[in-house]
Amino acid sequence: DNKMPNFLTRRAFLTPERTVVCFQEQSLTFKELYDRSYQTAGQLQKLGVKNGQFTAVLLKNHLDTIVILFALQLLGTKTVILNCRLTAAELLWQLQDSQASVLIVEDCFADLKQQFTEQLPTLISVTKTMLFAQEQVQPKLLEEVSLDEICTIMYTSGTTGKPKGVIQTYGNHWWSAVGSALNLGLTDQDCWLCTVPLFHISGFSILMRSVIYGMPIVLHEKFSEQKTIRDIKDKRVTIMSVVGTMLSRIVDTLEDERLPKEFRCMLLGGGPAPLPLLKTCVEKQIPVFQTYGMTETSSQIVTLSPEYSLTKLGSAGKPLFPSEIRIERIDGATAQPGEAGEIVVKGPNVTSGYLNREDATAEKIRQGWLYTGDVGYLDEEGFLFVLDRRSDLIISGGENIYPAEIEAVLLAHPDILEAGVTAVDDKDWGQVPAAFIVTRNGRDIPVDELQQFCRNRLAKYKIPKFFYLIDRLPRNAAKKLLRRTLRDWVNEGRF
Ligand code: S0N
Ligand code: AMP
Ligand code: MG
Ligand code: MG
Ligand code: MG
Repeated sequence: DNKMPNFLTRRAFLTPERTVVCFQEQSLTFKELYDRSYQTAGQLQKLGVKNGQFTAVLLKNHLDTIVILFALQLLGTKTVILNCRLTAAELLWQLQDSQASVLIVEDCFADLKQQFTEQLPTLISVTKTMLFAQEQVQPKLLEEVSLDEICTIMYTSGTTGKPKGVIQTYGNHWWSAVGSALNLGLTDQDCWLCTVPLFHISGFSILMRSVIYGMPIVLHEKFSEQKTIRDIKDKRVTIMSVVGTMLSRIVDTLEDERLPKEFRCMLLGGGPAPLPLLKTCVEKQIPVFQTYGMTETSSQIVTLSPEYSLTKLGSAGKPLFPSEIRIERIDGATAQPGEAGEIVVKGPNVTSGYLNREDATAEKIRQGWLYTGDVGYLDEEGFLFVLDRRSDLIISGGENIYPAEIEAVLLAHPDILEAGVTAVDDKDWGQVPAAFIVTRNGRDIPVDELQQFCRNRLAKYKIPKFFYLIDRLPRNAAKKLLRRTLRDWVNEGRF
């Protein structure tokens, strides 16, 4: 029946005394994490959280967050993990789409209630969750997990339409962790630094690896390059997950300093890896493992092993042991080595689909293969090189931005007739969004007005950094917006 013991329960039984997490001045063993999660599960059950239901969480990187995430696994609820950078309106949409019956919120987001005009699920604050009652509640635990059961839901946007909830099962997380260990190796000295958000799979997957491997992690509330360098030394960190923006800040801060020899892996994912950055890391002996992965693959699916970091610089590597990759041409045939096409992937870490979205699922997953929308090629030896991404996806500091979503917001402005959004290269964020706008009667809308208009409707990182007013947008014969042309205009320095 494809079942396994509850991951945390099993880990706390196997190695109760080992440290699971260090956060600020506190640390917990697996036994302590289990005990706290057990108590919290009791409290949450009392507050109305039930097995089988969807429970949403809006939580920062804190110790309590880890406890709550595992308490929810002990109860067997499906956890909808929300991105803390989103606006109230964006969050509300995901809450309604997932039909979450409860929302557990960080106290600093408690004013969310005032912002919501529509119906919200039951709100539970973290303080209330961690307030252990005098009479302890015995929670009804999920002793065994089915690997096909939903563990988490994380939202990603698409080319068109609203964000979709990616289903991540226990089996997806299990096989992702196993595939990662078989690729990166695992020693009893390993300690993984988590400064990426737990609300992204980049961060959440570190938690799952910790419990599956029995490996300690160091958790930071938010990324700081100084604190990162300090903890790599002081807390004997051996592995860390980063996006390009973080890595370049670390490299700049290090100057001529070297990281300790024990630090063995800088796992770089979440977007393209700039070649100059990779070269600098080679010079500074920073052991970068480039990786390709996404929410739909529960983190890495392709990773470059260290022995190839020089000869295959710029490649994202080979698929992890349990996974497969194929490049498909426009005509549906499998591409030849060196020939570019769509990257399609398959494996036990790959999602079974999108929550309540049969159409989107059928469109993206065909005959067991996930069509990523990314373009790349495999070389003669099977190493993946990710080429340009679709022109409809912008990645800023590891956060995804979909032009269609921003265009829709801009179009809602009474004086905006047409809008087109594209990526502009940026030295800090990799890319940032820029908007091209056609206004009614050529009205000159001030930039602050445009920014203010976006602020209430879009997460901060999605607000265009540049607004260009133009007479007409480039469109093909079928009137389809040519975002690629907008990008060319910017790259040619026309704006
Ligand atoms: C890059 C980060 C750390 C920047 O955040 P920082 O410096 O903490 O910002 P704040 O102090 O919060 O805010 C300062 C101002 O900057 C704006 N801002 C913040 N972030 C961004 C951004 N991304 N783009 C543009 N602007 C941003 C704020 O709004 C604020 O503005 P003002 O001053 O105007 O108020 C942070 O963004 C970050 O943590 N990024 C990483 C997110 C991430 O983890 N992405 C990966 C998602 N993908 C996946 O999870 C799949 C791939 C994967 O699993 C993976 C990825 C990486 C490594 C390993 C793996 C793996 O496979 O295991
Ligand atoms: P998300 O699911 O939000 O993490 O976004 C995943 C997307 O990031 C992928 O579909 C790619 O477009 C992009 N991406 C991830 N890894 C790489 C990489 N190594 N090179 C280029 N793009 C990448
Ligand atoms: Mg900062
Ligand atoms: Mg994303
Ligand atoms: Mg309008």
